[in-house]
Amino acid sequence: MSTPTLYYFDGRARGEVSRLLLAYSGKKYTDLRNPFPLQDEVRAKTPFGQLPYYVDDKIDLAQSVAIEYYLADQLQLAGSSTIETAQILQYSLLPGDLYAPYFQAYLGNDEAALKTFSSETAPKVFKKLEALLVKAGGEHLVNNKLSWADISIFNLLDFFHQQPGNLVDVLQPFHVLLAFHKKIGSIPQLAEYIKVRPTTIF
Ligand SMILES: N[C@@H](CCC(=O)N[C@@H](CS)C(=O)NCC(=O)O)C(=O)O
Repeated sequence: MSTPTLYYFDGRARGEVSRLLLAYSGKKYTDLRNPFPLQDEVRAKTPFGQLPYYVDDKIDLAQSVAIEYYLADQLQLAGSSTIETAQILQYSLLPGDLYAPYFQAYLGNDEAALKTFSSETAPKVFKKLEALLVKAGGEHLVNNKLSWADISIFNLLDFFHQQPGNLVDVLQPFHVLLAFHKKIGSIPQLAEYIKVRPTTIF
């Protein structure tokens, strides 16, 4: 059996939830951090010419959320019914709604847009998210058990902790989300991975 490989760039972005799931699994895998721009020979291997790209003995797969689903399902973290899986997906897809406006503003060096993001866009989402987490019991987002949803939202909250420009301040009013971030981040396999992961811009 060959070692699974996750191809991505040397950043967290669209690869990090998969890395966290792989860390949680405790299985050995190759965390292949490609240089940017993507080399033609790697691009040619992937289904759509982009990363992340995941390969093991059974599958080769593109699209970050599909890879996350595949990994989470093997860990029984992707739900045990259609309803649970759909509820988990609701949270796994949410971070993209914040990353898109953030990166547009950040990469475009648009101070006004960054301000709107921090003072309006993100707090609006976090208010709703915190209310949903409280309604679910405060510990886990779906059905009182650890799931891919928790790991995905942990990574979103962690992103706010890692980004420059005091982005973490946006989270200060959300005590339940902050406690959730701390608790999920202290799951031993995740804490161990986070301690040694390379520091990257995003
Ligand atoms: N919807 C895809 C988007 C993949 C994507 O945009 N990948 C970017 C990096 S985040 C990429 O490979 N960029 C390099 C390129 O297109 O040459 C996913 O979620 O995996």
